[in-house]
This record gives sequence, C-alpha cells and structure tokens, in this order.
Amino acid sequence: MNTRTIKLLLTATLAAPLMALAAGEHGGGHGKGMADMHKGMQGGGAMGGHESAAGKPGDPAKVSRTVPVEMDDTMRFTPSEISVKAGETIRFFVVNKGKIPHEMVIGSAAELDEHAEMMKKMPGMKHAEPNQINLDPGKRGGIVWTFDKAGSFAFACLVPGHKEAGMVGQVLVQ
Ligand SMILES: [Cu+2]
Repeated sequence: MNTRTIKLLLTATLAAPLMALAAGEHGGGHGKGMADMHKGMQGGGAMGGHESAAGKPGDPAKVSRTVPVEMDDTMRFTPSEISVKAGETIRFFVVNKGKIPHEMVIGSAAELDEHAEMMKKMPGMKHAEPNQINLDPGKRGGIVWTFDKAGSFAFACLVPGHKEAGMVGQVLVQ
C-alpha cells in the first residue's frame, strides 16, 4: 500500500464507516505482525486484531458524543484529560494545528509503549488502524471508539520523540 492510498483512506475517515475502513486497511497496515505483537503482550489472551485493553472500534451509527481534540507543535493534546462513562462510544474530532505531522493513538499505557517501540524500529511507517489517526499539518480527522471497560487509559502521539516530549493524554473511564 502506498502513502497516497493511505492518505486517501485517512481523508475518507470522516465520511466512511469506520469498520469498513478498518477492514480495508487491515491487510496492508500492520498485518499479522502487529496482531501477533498484541497477542504476545496480552499473554496470548483474547486480544487479536483490533481488540485493546482500552476498548474497541466504535460503531459510527452509535456515537454517544463528540469530543474535539487539538494537537500542536508544543507536543500537547488539548484537552489532555477526558472523562468517559463505561459503554460510551466517543467520536474524537482531531485537528492538527501544528506545522508537522502528529497522530492520536488510543490504548492502554502498555500498548502505547509497545507501539512506540515499534514506530522507532520502522520510522516513517504510516498506519491506519481504528484506534488511531495520523494527520498532516492543518488536517482534521476522526476516531470512533467504544470504551467498554472502566479504567485509566491513554492516548499519545507516536511520531518518534513526541510521546517522550509529553504528547500524551489520559482517558478516565468510569
Ligand atoms: Cu506529535
């Protein structure tokens, strides 16, 4: 899959049903390696493909509410703390206000650490998974995510160096 195709897919995220997007992207994105990595992280448990400790891809037809999120070159998300009720499906409306690419990736702290390591090994790798969106400067996009379990989860920009610089946020699911 080339960069242009992925960009088109990302651009289409707002318009297209997210599940369809995910299905289309799966073979060309992380592929099996990522699924295996996730499996390994979870000790071979129930987590395959798009399952996450932080929840699962949401149904765009069942969005409970929209949460706008801004990303900028100070390496911050605004807001950086989001409270959610367990079971809510959130549409994150993400905008990159910066002059460099940023991304928002949702997961548990452990998942994000693991993912950040992988990004360092494969610099320049672009993803399109349901738990994340990568945005060029000035672009907008969305993530629809269902937080079905209570707990403290995170979101981060996994462009190498950004998370380390503080580009991390917290989702509290109650
Ligand atoms: Cu960033």
